[in-house]
Amino acid sequence: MSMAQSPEPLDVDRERTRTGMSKTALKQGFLDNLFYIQGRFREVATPHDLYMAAAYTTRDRILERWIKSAQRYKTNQSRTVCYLSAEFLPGPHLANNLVNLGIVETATEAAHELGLDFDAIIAEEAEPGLGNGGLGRLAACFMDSLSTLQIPSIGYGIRYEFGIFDQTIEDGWQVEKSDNWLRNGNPWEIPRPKIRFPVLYGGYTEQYRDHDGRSRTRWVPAQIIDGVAYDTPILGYGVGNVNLLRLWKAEASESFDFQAFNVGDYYGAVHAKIEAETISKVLYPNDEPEAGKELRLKQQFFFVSCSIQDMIRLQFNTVGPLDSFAEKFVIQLNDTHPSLAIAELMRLLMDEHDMDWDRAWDITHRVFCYTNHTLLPEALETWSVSLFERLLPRHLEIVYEINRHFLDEVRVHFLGDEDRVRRMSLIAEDGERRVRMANLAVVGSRAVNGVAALHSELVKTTLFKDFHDFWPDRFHNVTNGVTPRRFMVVANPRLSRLISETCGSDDWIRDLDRLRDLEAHAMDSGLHERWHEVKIAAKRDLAAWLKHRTGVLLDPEAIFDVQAKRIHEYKRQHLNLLHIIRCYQRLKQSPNQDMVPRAFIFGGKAAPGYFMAKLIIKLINAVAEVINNDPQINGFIRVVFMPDFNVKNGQHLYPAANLSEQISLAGKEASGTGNMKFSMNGALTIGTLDGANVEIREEVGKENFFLFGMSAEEVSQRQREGYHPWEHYAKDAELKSDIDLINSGLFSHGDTQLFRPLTDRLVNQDPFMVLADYRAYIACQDHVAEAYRDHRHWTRMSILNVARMGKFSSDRAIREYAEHIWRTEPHPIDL
Ligand code: CR1
Repeated sequence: MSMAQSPEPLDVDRERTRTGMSKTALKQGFLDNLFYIQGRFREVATPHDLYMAAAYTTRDRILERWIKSAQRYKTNQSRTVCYLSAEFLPGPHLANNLVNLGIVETATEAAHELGLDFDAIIAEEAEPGLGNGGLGRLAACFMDSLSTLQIPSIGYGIRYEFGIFDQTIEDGWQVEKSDNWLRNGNPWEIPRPKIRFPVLYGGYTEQYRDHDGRSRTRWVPAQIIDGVAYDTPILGYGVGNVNLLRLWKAEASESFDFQAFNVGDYYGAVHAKIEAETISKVLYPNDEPEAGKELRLKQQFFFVSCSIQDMIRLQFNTVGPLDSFAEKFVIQLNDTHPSLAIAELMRLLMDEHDMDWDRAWDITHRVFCYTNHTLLPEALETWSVSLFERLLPRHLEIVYEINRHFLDEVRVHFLGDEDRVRRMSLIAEDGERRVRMANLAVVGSRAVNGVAALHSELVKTTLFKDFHDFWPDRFHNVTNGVTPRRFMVVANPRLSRLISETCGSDDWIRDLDRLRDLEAHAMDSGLHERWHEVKIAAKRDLAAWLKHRTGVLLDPEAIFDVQAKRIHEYKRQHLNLLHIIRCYQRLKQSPNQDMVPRAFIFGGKAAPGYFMAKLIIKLINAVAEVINNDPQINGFIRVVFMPDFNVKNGQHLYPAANLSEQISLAGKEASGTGNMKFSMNGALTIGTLDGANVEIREEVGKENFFLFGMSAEEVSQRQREGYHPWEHYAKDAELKSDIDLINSGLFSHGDTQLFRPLTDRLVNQDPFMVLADYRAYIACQDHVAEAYRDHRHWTRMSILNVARMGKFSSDRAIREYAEHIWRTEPHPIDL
């Protein structure tokens, strides 16, 4: 980075260009921010100082639109979507905001003229890792689309001080490092110390009579903690609308501190402060299985309580009386994590705002909608009644009361069916009594949706069958989508440019169906050549990046075969591994065979307590070490594990993939969204009929998709009949030899026991039917290799995959929510 140039005098009208979009204004803004915010001049500025100055310069330009949006929304009294989510994974903001402001080129030139390395500045930003995987990233894509579609909205969540851990690989094992993402400051957030709400825990409830002699309930808490708002502006693409991501930080309540201080217990007061702050300290790093920890329940209530109190405040500030609360707001629950909001709104309406049960319930059940994201039983949240009662005694009473009203209705509808009543109850009574959060979410919401067509069907016919029998109209499908701004324009500028040139416009960025215009050119050899060049360039970039980080060198001519997602048995990274071992054995047996070179690339984190997932990571790295160092293989196949897969690092992966692995056991992956990101960037999919794969295949055409494996229906049939994985092991000689090779100790320096827990589980239980789908998977992979030999044909399929991805824009998903579920309208803010 050359910092040698001295600052040129900029003869501009400061006032006029304070937030101007011209190159001159950007340069001036940057130098001002470097000086007045970072307190630096260019000669001594660190790369981080430069990043901060660039971020503030960008933020200044967003704030103007933000203020305008807030004013307009207020005067319009516009209906507002509140998206409640325990996780948001926005990814680095700078590049995305420049794209949405439409000033990438100007900013690049401005940086160049100041002698700065723009890519290095962008790369300085820390990942805001406030989520685990698909669920958190979906929330971020939805925020981008809500703003782009000009729908007033607020994303509510937790400002975790430590987000998802950073993953490093040591001796092949995952090692977790704490993610101190706020260490160097966060230029995107604006603290709102005055937007602060008390959150109550513990204690007891008591009855009393109010002035009118009515019997009321009062909650006397044992602990009060404050939630303080931190706002991040979310700018739409090419529009003036800026919505709000409002995250809550826990702080000790001042009144409590004071009490301790007055009686002289200074240390006690400080201790209380530390304890209060633990609530927003760290994200639970479990993707699907629930941790079931007390602190987790406290976190959920914490952000939900702050958010509902904030909405009530906004209601009073804009429209007024609470009667129209469900007209002013719609609250979308992102999974069950925020479903306590239902009980909390009831409590606030009744205990704090004097409403009777019926009025409060009428508002509550009209305001909430709930999205289910998983059918996996281990991910369905329940809380023991005793813990619930200890932490939230008033809410338990309310849950009981909701349940009483609800079960009375069920009994009337299904006379004498007490078994059904037992299944539908908000309280599980078998064994330790537990509160079923999913049942609470369904009962308290007017709309419930799944996240892909297949998933939504399974929601209706399996998970919530009883509820669907009772309320058929309550259930919907909204297939997930992802934002093309982040995953195409930001991640893959080369492809984006090529698409715009080919289509003659960049309208596809806001209207992804326009990608269809590519189809007319799918046979055009000129486009083929450029398409191929773009892909090869991305592969070279990724290869260099991976070489730097892992030491493994990939051949850009090889098929880049990528599986990047959380490590989970149901996602079947080990099925992928069995294919790799098969390729290895084939090459060892006939070294001269004409195999298409492949680079197998994995990325993904394992929950720190998930032993089997961590063992899978170890096995990937162990197989990689042997194959990559086998001189006989000579680089024909290579295996690499990309450490610390997250939004930021993922941006290197999507553009470079040729093949996208979407190989979960059918019926287990609710939707998947990585599948969409890869396909949008021209990768072909090898996948099962699971989640959104089904719809991706429908859209791109079955001839452009590598399908294998059992359908969800076949899976449940096999399970009903009794599944015996050892029969596959005994019957299929190649499968047996692949598993035996793992057990031989070849990948573990002679240790024959290391991977036994994994291989034994496959042969004896195999809950995700890896062995049942093995043969079909290998055969399908052979088709992939053959198809790749025909470059023209492959490139054509790649172009068609991109051309037909329109449906999977999160803009389409948000339009469906707005139209069918939320009934919200755009409120355009002029530029
Ligand atoms: C699902 O596993 C889906 C995302 C977003 C995940 C994945 O298939 O794409 O949600 N579910 O809808 C989840 O995290 C807690 O459940």
